[in-house]
Amino acid sequence: MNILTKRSWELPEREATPEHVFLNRRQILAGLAGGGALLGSGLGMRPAFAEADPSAGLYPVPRNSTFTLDRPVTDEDVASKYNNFYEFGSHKQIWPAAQNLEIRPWTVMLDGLIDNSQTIDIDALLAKMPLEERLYRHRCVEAWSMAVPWSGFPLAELVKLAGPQTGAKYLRFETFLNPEVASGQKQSWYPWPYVEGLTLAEATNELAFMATGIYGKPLAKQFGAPIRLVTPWKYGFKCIKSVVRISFTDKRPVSFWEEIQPKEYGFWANVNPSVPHRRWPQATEKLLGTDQRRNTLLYNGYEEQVAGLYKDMSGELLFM
Ligand SMILES: Nc1nc2c(c(=O)[nH]1)N[C@H]1C(S)=C(S)[C@@H](COP(=O)(O)O)O[C@H]1N2
Ligand SMILES: [Mo]
Repeated sequence: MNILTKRSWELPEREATPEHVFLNRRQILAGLAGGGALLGSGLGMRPAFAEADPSAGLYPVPRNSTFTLDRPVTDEDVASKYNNFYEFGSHKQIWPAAQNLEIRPWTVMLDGLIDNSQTIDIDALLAKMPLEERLYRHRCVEAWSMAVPWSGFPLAELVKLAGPQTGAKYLRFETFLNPEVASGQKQSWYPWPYVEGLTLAEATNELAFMATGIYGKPLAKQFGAPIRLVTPWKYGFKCIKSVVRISFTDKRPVSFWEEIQPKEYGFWANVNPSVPHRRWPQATEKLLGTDQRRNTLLYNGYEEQVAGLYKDMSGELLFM
């Protein structure tokens, strides 16, 4: 079963290339001309003094045993120190810089084609929602993966609260915008704020989840506190962090990465081992914190739950 060879898990340089290197010349020049400088991304770091999170008493929450793993849970310390969160730097060790993010007060605006437009305080939202824990796989397009216990609530519950109108077909998610706190947002060649999107059908699929905690505690800031999206059948970049706004619309949102490089990052971004990305073969993945690689699974192993969403969509680029 395990046919690993030493060579197979050594990351070729090609696979180790982070998400951002394809920024085109025009974007970089535009950014520099706009006054942005190639600032060291270590700026703004300060020691991680964790202030008390007012939601700490809510955790741990009961585990929903419907969702099981085929691999061990990734070590918390490993997952907490290897993150993609470009707002705090275009490298993996952003966890110290991310401690700058102030997560209270925090509100989430629900607007667009809904009956119940509102701006809701995060703690009021947490009090309303049925919190549960789910073990999910996470697959980054850079060909690494992890398996973690998220706490949070089904996105479908938030959709219910919003009350979508007939015309609403998509959800458009937005991350906070504050370059003073998140020095990555001073890099003006990126189209801040980070944006992602789902169809309403995807958002109401049982797997779509809003995470507010991880490892039995409130989300640490580097994971996208206080609330982030989790869509485990899609590549990790869909899982937008530190969400401040969710707009219901009739137009397909253009996501952050799609805007930067539409040839490499599409709207659907469903995991498929047999559709290579331009820069990363997708057949296998490195398990974070181990020396192992595993075969990547169609829809990251969630085919049973989500394949139905995509039947009759033959014209769409479902896997990029
Ligand atoms: N706002 C925001 N959300 C983001 C990102 C980001 O840079 N900014 N990176 C994405 C990518 S590429 C991945 S793989 C996951 C990483 O989540 P993790 O750091 O919790 O493992 O977050 C996603 N959400
Ligand atoms: Mo990613």
